[in-house]
Amino acid sequence: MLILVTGGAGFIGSNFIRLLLKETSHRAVNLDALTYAGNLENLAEVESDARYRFIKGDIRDRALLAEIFAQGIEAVVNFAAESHVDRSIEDPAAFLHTNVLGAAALLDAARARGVKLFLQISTDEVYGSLGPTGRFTESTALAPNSPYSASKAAADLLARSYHHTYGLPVVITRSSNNYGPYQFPEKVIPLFVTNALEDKPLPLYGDGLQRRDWIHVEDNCRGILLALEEGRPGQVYNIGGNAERVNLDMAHNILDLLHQPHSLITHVTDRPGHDRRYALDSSKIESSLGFTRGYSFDHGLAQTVQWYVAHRDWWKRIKSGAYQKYYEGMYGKRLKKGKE
Ligand code: NAD
Ligand code: TDX
Repeated sequence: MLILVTGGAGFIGSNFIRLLLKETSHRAVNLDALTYAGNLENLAEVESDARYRFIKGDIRDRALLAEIFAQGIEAVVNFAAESHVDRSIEDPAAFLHTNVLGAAALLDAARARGVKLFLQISTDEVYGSLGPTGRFTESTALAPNSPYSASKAAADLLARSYHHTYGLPVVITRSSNNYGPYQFPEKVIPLFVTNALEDKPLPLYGDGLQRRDWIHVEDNCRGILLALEEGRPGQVYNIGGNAERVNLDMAHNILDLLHQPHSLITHVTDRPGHDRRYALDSSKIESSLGFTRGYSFDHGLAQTVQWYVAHRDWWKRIKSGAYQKYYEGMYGKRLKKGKE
């Protein structure tokens, strides 16, 4: 198939394109606006592949979408999004523009053209926050708590409605927290790893006892590929890691792997509206599509830490320039308060 992958220059999208080209015969057109999070270096090893093409552009640009779909697009995988919760708390509007209006433009273009499948990449955050027990299933009611997760829930429900109303063959995946190579160092694991490598404090929000369910990006990408090739239109599939970790323990794991002292952990002001716990029940994709994982959290984290050790140039380039201003804005006050 000729697949339109949007947001393919970001973390999960670039891992997905590499997997797609390596392990299938599909062709990929990558449409990405190259925001601060998009980085063509992530795709250096496939840029000369004849089955791959990059187009710089915005998923909200309906004229551009019509041109691209007319080239014979058969399926869409929509990764393009503003993806960082803290940024959504500072500036919700950007999230509504890309995550909701962008998804709407893509759905309209896919409908006008007629595609075999529209795969919307959603997230476990649409379910809200869990108490100490239980897991989210695909039928758990949506209760998003941040502007980011509300915008993702809006896109998820809009995609659902295009299936119900127009018969567009839509599949939705909701994955848990991803980690692995090429993740932008605003997200907690690469932020903590790269700060530890620079002997800088690890800013842990609040009491640090929140829990996340971690999935290695390669495992999520394999789940997405399964959903693309074998998922049933109209269905939602959770893709979790079965690896719940308390943030504080995860910070200890990273410091231990790098032989750095736990004293680098600095408790800072909590994220407003911070979700306490996420955990996904993935039994549907496991039993209906045969999904399995290749990584345990311990193995995946060790591999990821090694990747950041071996790719200093990649993250050093990102952490210079505009990132410094972001970091000062997001953490300057938090770190000062943490010390009081
Ligand atoms: P990312 O921020 O690393 O990448 C997003 C990409 O989208 C970037 O390349 C960016 O340039 C591009 N983009 C942004 N706005 C665009 C626009 N208007 N038009 C075209 N391209 C645009 O994000 P990620 O972590 O790779 O996440 C990818 C998707 O997976 C997102 O939809 C996110 O909500 C979802 N998701 C992420 C996680 C996670 O843990 N990272 C978990 C569950 C779901
Ligand atoms: O500096 C930090 N300190 C800290 O304690 C940061 C950046 C985060 N945290 C905590 C907040 C969360 O409990 O770590 C946990 C993970 O934070 P993020 O990496 O920001 O991820 P999260 O908010 O859980 O959202 C992620 O998973 C779901 C992705 O960013 C989303 O795109 C995805 O949908």
